[in-house]
Amino acid sequence: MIALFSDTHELHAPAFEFFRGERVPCFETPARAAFVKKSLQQAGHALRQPHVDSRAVLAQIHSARYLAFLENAWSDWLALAPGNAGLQPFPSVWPVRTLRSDREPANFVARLGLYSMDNGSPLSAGTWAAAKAGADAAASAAALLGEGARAVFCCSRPPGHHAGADFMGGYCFLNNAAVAAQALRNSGRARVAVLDVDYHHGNGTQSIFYDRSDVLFVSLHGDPHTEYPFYLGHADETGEGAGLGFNLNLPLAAGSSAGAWFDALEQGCLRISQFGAEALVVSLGLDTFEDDPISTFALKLADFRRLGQKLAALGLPTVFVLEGGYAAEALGTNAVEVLDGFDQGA
Ligand code: Q9C
Ligand code: ZN
Repeated sequence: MIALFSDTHELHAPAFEFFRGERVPCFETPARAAFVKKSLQQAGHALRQPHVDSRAVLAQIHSARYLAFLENAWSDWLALAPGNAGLQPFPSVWPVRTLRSDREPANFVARLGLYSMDNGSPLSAGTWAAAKAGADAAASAAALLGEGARAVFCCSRPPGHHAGADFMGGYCFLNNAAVAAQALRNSGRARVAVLDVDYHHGNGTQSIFYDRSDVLFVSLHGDPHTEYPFYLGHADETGEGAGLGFNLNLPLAAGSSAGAWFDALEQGCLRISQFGAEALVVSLGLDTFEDDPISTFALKLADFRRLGQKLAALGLPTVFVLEGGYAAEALGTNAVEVLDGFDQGA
């Protein structure tokens, strides 16, 4: 399978995040992509650079003011106070209910709150460049499907599925899966399905396509009653307006077995087949792994091969986009199992 990889991901390298109120080393690290790259090479997958500029598609997915904020965030942070180069910006105030989000404050940290859903997504100097390279990979993958590729894997970070039209969160800045889906729509595929198998609900992707019937969103994830992102991902979220019936959430209780997970996958795949998708985007989070440090599902190495085989059985041109997965060393072998399972089943 073709894998898209750019070294630019390394430029997003925050030093720490907040976890249970404490400063801890980041879970979402450059080492993650390095391990995946190494496993891809060992397994003989061809690595290529992204070759398509995603800017036009990004403008269809994200708001202009959010994109401008993100692109200028680091220089605005540096301009805020001397010494900021060695510090990481975090939001401290958010426009929750009754507060206004239509007016953009001048203060950088206030704008950071406006454009963030959590305090768990540190920015660093190269965040925009790294995130943009990931979006470019997503747009490039769609272009490669147009040239006849059966499947393409985007080995990119930071991840994207928590990022909405105008906000970042959950280590995500630009929604790569949404970029891939929109680029596939732009190239003439009438119906595109996004299947999100990350442990966490893909709230950003859901919200971006919630009122649309041309992009079906299906997600398997830890029940938001107890799991991040908490405020979206329930089974009763089925879409709105023209999009009613084109959103399927399959939340599973924390600690669910691999058997329960594959039962939900079967349901999700049935819905995708019934939808008549002409292409598939997989938000490939591997934090469903039994040893993931921040998640509670129990998938083992062999389950990832089975996942790849199940996805191949849908018989669709497929873009895989890397999302979460924080057992960094195992991430590489787990990802390659999915891709090899897919190639074997295809
Ligand atoms: N800093 C993805 O898997 N909560 N994101 C972790 C708080 C956020 C995970 C602890 C988890 C986000 C793409
Ligand atoms: Zn996740």
